[in-house]
Amino acid sequence: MRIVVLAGGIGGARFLRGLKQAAPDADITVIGNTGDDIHLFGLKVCPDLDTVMYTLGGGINEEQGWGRTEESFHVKEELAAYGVGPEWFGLGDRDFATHIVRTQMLGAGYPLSAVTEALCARWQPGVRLIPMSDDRVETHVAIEEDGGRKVVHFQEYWVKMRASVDATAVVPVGAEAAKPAPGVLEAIAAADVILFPPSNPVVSVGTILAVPGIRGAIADAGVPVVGLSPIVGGAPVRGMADKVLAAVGVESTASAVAEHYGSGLLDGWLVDTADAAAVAPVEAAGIRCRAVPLLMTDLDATAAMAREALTLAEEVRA
Ligand code: FO1
Repeated sequence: MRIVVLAGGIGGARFLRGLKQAAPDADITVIGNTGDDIHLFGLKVCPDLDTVMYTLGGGINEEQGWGRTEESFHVKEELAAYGVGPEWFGLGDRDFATHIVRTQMLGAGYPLSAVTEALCARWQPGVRLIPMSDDRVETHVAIEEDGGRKVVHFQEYWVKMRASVDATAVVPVGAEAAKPAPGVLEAIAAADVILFPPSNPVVSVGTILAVPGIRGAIADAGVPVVGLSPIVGGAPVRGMADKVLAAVGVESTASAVAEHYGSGLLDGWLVDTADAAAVAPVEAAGIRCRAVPLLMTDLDATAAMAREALTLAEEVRA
């Protein structure tokens, strides 16, 4: 079975670990969000690609969900001693090596997709990880500050500001001119099932869908498209997704997120058992819906979620 998954960072990566356990023989292609990418200290950092790669490759800091295990921060401390920041973004020494290799390869002319493949040769994530695009796309967030409008990089909003102020707009800068990376449309066209993990619907899955051609290819693939709600009981399971959902006028409920994707894209939607009341409105919107446990408390619970998604895919296919 060929499965295509649109993934952001922590939520997507953890779901993929469960999917690999649930479907060990599946051929999994992950289309990774690169809207979170940021240039720091002259280096290109791809947080979501790295989170997937490290999580599936066994190098992730399990408590944080991002960055490397057994990490140290000597380079960051030395930079700070020179007064060079930003101090709010935690790049560790081991992680730095990844960004140095990536930046060096990009500088030599390799596209990000080829660089990602080269990095994955070390980590052996057991999936094919492709960035959504080789072109630069950068998510910016508009906020109101001191009575005026200010636009900040997504990482500044998320990590430095902890989404503490309301976002008025979320813009994937460059997306409209970006092309899907080589292999993206081919993987979608060859898929037997397409999954949206419980990743952020705006800044993760939404950014991938903003690359011209990807949304249409998924809608036209003619195979089941099934998503898992990142909202449980009216709140994001992790992160501050409610802030960016509000910016695009979507309520933080499991049913509102399903309707935001819409029946033109989604065939099936899983909500948590706490949101069983969402099943009827989602089905009324033309999307098959089931309520199952959706908390990725451990690998077995996550694998069970992935199995439910694949079962729902078979149901909608029938
Ligand atoms: N998240 C944080 O909350 N604080 C950090 O200092 C931080 C550093 C960081 C470095 C590398 C990396 O790959 C990810 C990092 N993240 C950090 C996670 C990241 O900012 C976001 O959670 C994702 O971009 C959202 O998917």
